Amino acid sequence: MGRDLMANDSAVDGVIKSVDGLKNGTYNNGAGKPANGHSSAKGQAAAAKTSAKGKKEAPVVSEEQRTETREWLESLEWVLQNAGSERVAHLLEQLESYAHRKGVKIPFSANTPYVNTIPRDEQPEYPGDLEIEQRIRNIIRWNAMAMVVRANKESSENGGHISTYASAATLYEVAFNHFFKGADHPEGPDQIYIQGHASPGIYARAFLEGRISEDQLINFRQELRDTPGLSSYPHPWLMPDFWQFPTVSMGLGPLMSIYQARFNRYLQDRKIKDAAKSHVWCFVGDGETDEPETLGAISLAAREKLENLVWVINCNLQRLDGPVRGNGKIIQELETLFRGAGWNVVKVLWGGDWDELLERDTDGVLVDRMNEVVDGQYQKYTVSSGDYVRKDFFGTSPELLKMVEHLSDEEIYKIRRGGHDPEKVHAAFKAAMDNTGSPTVILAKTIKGYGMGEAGEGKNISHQQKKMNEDELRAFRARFSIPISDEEVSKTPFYKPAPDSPEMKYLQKRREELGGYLPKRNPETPAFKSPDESLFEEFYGGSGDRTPSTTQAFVTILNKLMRDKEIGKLVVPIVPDEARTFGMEGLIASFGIYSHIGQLYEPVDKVGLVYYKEATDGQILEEGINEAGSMASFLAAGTAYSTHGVNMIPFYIYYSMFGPQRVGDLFWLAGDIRAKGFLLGGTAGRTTLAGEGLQHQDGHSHLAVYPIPNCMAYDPAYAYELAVIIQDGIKRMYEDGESIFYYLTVMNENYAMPAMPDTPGIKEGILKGLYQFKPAAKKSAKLRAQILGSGTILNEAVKAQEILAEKYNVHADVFSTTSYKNLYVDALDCERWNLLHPTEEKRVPYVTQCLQDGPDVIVAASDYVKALPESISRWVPGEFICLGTDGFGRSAGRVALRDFFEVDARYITLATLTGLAREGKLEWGIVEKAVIDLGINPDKPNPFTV
Ligand SMILES: Cc1ncc(C[n+]2csc(CCOP(=O)(O)OP(=O)(O)O)c2C)c(N)n1
Ligand SMILES: [Mg+2]
Repeated sequence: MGRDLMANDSAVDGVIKSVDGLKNGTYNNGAGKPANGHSSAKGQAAAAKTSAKGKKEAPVVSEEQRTETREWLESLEWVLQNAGSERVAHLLEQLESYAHRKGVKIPFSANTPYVNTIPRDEQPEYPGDLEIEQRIRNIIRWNAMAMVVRANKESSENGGHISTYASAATLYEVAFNHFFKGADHPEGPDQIYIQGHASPGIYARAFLEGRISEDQLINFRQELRDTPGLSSYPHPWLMPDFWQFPTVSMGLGPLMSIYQARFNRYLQDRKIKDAAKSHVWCFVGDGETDEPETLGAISLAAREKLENLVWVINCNLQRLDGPVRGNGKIIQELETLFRGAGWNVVKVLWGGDWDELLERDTDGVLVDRMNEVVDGQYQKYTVSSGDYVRKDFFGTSPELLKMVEHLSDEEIYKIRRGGHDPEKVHAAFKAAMDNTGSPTVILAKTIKGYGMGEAGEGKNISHQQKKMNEDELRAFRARFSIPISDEEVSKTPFYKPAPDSPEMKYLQKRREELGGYLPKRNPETPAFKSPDESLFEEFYGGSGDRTPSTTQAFVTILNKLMRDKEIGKLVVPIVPDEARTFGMEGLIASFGIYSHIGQLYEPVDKVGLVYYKEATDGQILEEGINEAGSMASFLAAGTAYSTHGVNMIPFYIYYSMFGPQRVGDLFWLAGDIRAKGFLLGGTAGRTTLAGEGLQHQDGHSHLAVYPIPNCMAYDPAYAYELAVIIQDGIKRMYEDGESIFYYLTVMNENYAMPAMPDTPGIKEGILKGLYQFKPAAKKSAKLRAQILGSGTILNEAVKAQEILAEKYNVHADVFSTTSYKNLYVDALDCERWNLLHPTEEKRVPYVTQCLQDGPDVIVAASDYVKALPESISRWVPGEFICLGTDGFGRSAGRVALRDFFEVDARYITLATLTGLAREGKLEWGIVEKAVIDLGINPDKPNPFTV
């Protein structure tokens, strides 16, 4: 109480003074004494007035009004003194509400003044040895810089970044020494999302810890040497024991961190893993906040009250090209957004050197000045001398100049920003740990390229500066007191104190006490036993009279998996507001949608059996219309085997058009992060999804996942194919521990699901991507062909087989191509081997093996672009004609669409006859007549161009 009172006391004092200021015709913004977290409401409103109107538009105030203001303030002061700040807050709320009701327009601002949220007198004592930590930090700074400079001395091709870590070193080091919990911590490990461009600093620390060798540092960004190097950025694919989370595609780290924190809660609430004490830390660039992905989910974090989530936004005011908000203030802008969303916002703007100045700022002139200077100008101060800062910043008023008259220019130049002051940073981190009921964001003001001096401190070129000349190296060495001799300095040697030095002992002890080194990734998949074959057998028998879609088949498989005694609880169904589209209402009622707070209302459909159920132990993640967020949930669940040691099995089903085409970078990241699980593109296919038209009809997602090496992509036609693929997928990912994930398309077209043919090796064929589904009735016929169909278009292939036999005496074998990608990857692999082993027996691609003994006219059709079958054309032995759905979709029925895109049975028939004619086995006249007989308009426009 005492402290609050004092703080408020001064604040009101400031306001009274600013009222006094009105006499001079100036409108003081009355931000009050700055070091006061509690006076924010007053400060905000007043500050907004200043920024919204500017000083020149000061209202004219009469003597009477001034007296009135003073009386109000004195009354408030009386209440404050006699009843305390809570009472004041209540009265102000009441006044505001009353004014609203009476139609008074009150300007809104979510901003507090441009000062630290935590005042000096609330700053906790620093728990460590500041001096030794500074020495450690300096060494890490040096080594981080040295690894980039050395890599670029060798070749400027190598690249790398110095300035990001230089600005963030204190933020990371305070956390490494006092907050980040490692794997052996009794409260469980934290998950740390590190800014990708700060990786040199993280490697430099790991070097001191003894986890990374000098050779590795030398080979930073040279991963292909005999002695392996270090990956440019955090990539679990490349350093599976080290990096946990890829972050360098900016925006994805922040997004993932929110869903990671929520997933930790999910595991906790479902009693799968005690993850309540783990914190998720995400380090974000201020420029990175321009990415929609960065800020897009912040309201979810607040809504879910993720107090286990901490963001540290490194506000060095710069991005790659220049200032983030030259003409404004990124920190104030972010404060508004985060406070508006419901986060706990902690601003760390000014280092301890400012405290004394701020305390002398009884009439708020300094805070006014801090409020009014824009970021571009703050950046200018970074690169300017103390003399310039004195004139430009403090020179706007005699009071300000007086405030710093006892400081030399050098001292003024050295006044630190908050993000470089470990005590301020520690106070903010501790406040985040102590905060309950909301996530915390720390807005830390720093200098980009801190310590780089002339080479790039605060310059617009800082981000890309990778070189330092000898003078600059000397200056860096001197600034951070690195014990390297004059002779050595130009060689930029790495510096590592002896293992028994106080620095090394301190560093090791801190990590030991906090549960071990970080970042550290566990590459192991916990032991797992795949579900029994019997779970999938029902799907091998065919659907009889029923005509389910593959989507329905999938939902049935999912249901069975979820009910399995062993693995049921590990299954994580994820939907972005499409559960009804896919017929998953039953699952919602049975398993519930996960909600940390359960269900606080009576669902409107509760009268029936199938209702919208939310529950604390709900199993389904219903993400709303949010494919990027759903992917982030998929990633959190799909990496739980490593992050939490539990084999969670995510099945994320969504509209297939909104998969890799929309959130492709997260698909790519799923590969890098070694996520496991199943992505299901529902309502798939360009002609299968009738009615929905151009923006919904997906004919290209399969092509979009081609480049992801560990993404297994399948376009199954029948329930048994789906069952075989899912069964094998679970085994490969969780029992065999392969770092792969699955993309499967499922459709909403209803047709009878045939029984799995009893051809030997059929399961292997399904998995490899191609098998003979329906051989020709007359194998000995003169006119023969092979037809490849995928997804629902396999049914058209079967129809074409019948037309060809009945009308043209052509007997075709029909194959199901479940995965063009698999065929392509296998063929490339064979070809590569053959290239490298010219004299050895040639390897024959699987697709060639399947087709080479059959007829040499081969037609392929799918609901996807022609590029898929074309991708294997080189290895198809014979005359190969590909049909596909290239072009923009249309709203129409399936029959019309398949005519439009030329993929129905008639076109497959025509293509087969054409192949035979090309081979000289059929007269061209017959083909010409077939065009007419089949009812095909030869002059219809090309669907690709209309
Ligand atoms: C999605 C994406 N777009 C662009 C980039 C290229 N890029 C890398 S760092 C950077 C600037 C980073 O600025 P900021 O977020 O402020 O981080 P700082 O280095 O200043 O801490 C840019 C544009 C990227 N990595 N990812
Ligand atoms: Mg920045």
